[in-house]
Amino acid sequence: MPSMVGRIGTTTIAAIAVAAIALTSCAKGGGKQLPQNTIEIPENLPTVSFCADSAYEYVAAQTAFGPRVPESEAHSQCVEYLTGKLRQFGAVVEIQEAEGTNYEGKPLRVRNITGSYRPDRVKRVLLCAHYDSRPWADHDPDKSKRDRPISGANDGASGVGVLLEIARQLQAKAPTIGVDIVFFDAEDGGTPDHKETDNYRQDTWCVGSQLWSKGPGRDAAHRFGILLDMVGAADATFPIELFSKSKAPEVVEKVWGIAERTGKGGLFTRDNGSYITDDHLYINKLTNIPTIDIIHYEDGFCKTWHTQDDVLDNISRATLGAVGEVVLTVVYAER
Ligand code: AHN
Ligand code: ZN
Repeated sequence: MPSMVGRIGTTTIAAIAVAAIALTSCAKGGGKQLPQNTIEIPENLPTVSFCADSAYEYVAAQTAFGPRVPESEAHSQCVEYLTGKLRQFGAVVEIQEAEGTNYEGKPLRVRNITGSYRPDRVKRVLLCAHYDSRPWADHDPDKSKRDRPISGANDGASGVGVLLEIARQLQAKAPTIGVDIVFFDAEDGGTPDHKETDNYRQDTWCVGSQLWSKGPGRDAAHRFGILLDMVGAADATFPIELFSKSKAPEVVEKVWGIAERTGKGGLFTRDNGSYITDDHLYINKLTNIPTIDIIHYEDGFCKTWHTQDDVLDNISRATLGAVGEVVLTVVYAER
């Protein structure tokens, strides 16, 4: 194909070695060296026009429904809103309806929402965030506030807001590859910490993404996945989440490399974060899609995490904008 030759001819490829893999394998492997894993970031990165104000408006619209707790009226209204926005932005929309269980083992109606761009493309990437809100504020310092659900402006709505603005951008300028934006349900109903329960079960978190990962045809479709979680606080930092580092090191290298190249290295630090049970863990466990988590972490989650202070007032347009710019650049850089 002449156009392909032309493109390669005008683009210099900078190969970045994921040296850490080779080093750790050397240390234990009796001198046996694995082939170096390389990723490619184009020398000339595309410039993008992600609009932070729009992303903020999409966060505000979600929080205006009230807490989006599964099986609540606000949650259903939010499903209508998200499917409507994705259609408005030209995506092919699909809802996966499934039955999960809550932390008490009771049945739970789950709806995962997908908006697809260029559904014909074989080469695809997955972008995702959860849209449900935690039914309790179990980490609120004020015990009297713990039984009420949270607004979840940061925990949930922020990642969705960024992805809705990415959807709007993808309609304005089509990516070379296919893109699937997935809004997961029922991420945040994991066993509450403020109640007496017999047993803590890790798999009570991320119910929507577990069901999505077990759905049909998940394996061949995507090169990689990026999960956004709590990407809206003013003082956010995104160290490297450790399941991402072990399961998807090339994707970490690509995203943190592009963040540095676009002047976001202060936000996307190269520090080690923590191992976090989040939707990407189940995607990595149950599918072949190497998926990373961009999640605010600083010796623990952010200060408003699972408290009544996780509200729109604590959302920063600047942080939404920085994350959106990095992820959108990653998407347009894929060919
Ligand atoms: C756990 O607390 C086990 N995981 C945190 C994942 C999460 C909750 N992200 C947002 N809310
Ligand atoms: Zn949460």
